[in-house]
Amino acid sequence: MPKPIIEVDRCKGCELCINACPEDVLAMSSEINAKGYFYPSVVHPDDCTGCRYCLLVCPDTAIQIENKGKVTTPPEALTGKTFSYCPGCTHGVIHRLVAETIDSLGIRDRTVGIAPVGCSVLAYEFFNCDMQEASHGRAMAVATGIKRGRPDLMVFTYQGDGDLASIGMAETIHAANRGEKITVIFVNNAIYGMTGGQMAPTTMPGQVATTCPTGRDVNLAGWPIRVVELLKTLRTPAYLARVAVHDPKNILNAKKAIRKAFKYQLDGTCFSLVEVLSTCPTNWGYQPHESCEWVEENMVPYYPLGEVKVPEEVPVQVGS
Ligand SMILES: Cc1ncc(C[n+]2csc(CCOP(=O)(O)OP(=O)(O)O)c2C)c(N)n1
Repeated sequence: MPKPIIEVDRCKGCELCINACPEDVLAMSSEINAKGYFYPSVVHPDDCTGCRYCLLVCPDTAIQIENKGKVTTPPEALTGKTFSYCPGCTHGVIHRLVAETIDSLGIRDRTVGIAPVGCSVLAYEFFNCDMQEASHGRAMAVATGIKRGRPDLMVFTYQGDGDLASIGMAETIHAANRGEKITVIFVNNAIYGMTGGQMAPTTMPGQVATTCPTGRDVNLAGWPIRVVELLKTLRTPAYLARVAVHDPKNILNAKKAIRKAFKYQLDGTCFSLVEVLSTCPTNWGYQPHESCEWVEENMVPYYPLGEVKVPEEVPVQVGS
């Protein structure tokens, strides 16, 4: 029988696994772990079907699945250090998807990630490949230099919406327009997370942020920018997609898109970008599961999911 194995001391008590389990296998324990968080325990092991939803949604890689004597393992492209993100923040899910992609393509020894300023500023601690810091908004310029100097390397950037669509917007448009052969993972959590929740170019109409305490007024701040649609107007970018990570089905789709974006770079196709709708429970002021619902109810209708542009010459098979 399959069953989840909880690595208790990695858990931050976000409860997303409990919400995701269709069989109520997990429940919150009344104990706290070494970090002071309540954590889930397996209360109905016989009901586990091995669907892995708990593993998929866990933002802290704190869950593995045991099945027929085998236990899943975290990706080798993650160092195993505990993420520094807030409880329930889906940066951790996106990290895992990127790391699984690197593992599955067998490119860890020639991959360079660029993490600029934002909550993921410490990503070099978490990705087990070469990592380079960039100043705020400049990840694609740094990626351009690395990729042009070493075209044999797989170069990806990992950028927030403040970074990519605000201070770095010019870098973004020009790197895409030049058709740099890099892969961009664009984490859109509709807010500046690291600096305490200021309005981003992607903040939703009416959404409260510290710099718009009565909600974003589109008459003053304009409408949120749809980055992949904007980039689609350029001739050069090869692959543009938007995905989300607020539930297991979307996480699986996100993994396919991220893999394709890396694969296109591997195949020599130019510029690929995946926008990932993500959560920021702390700055949004919601519980982690409420944040996931908020993505579905508020972000997805405005930021439609799917592939916005695919290379014409390359056969497109999601997940191949
Ligand atoms: C040149 C410069 N301007 C401003 C800042 C302050 N700053 C640090 S992170 C950040 C925004 C980060 O938001 P985002 O890119 O959306 O990433 P998140 O933290 O939400 O993951 C800002 C404005 C900075 N570090 N450098």
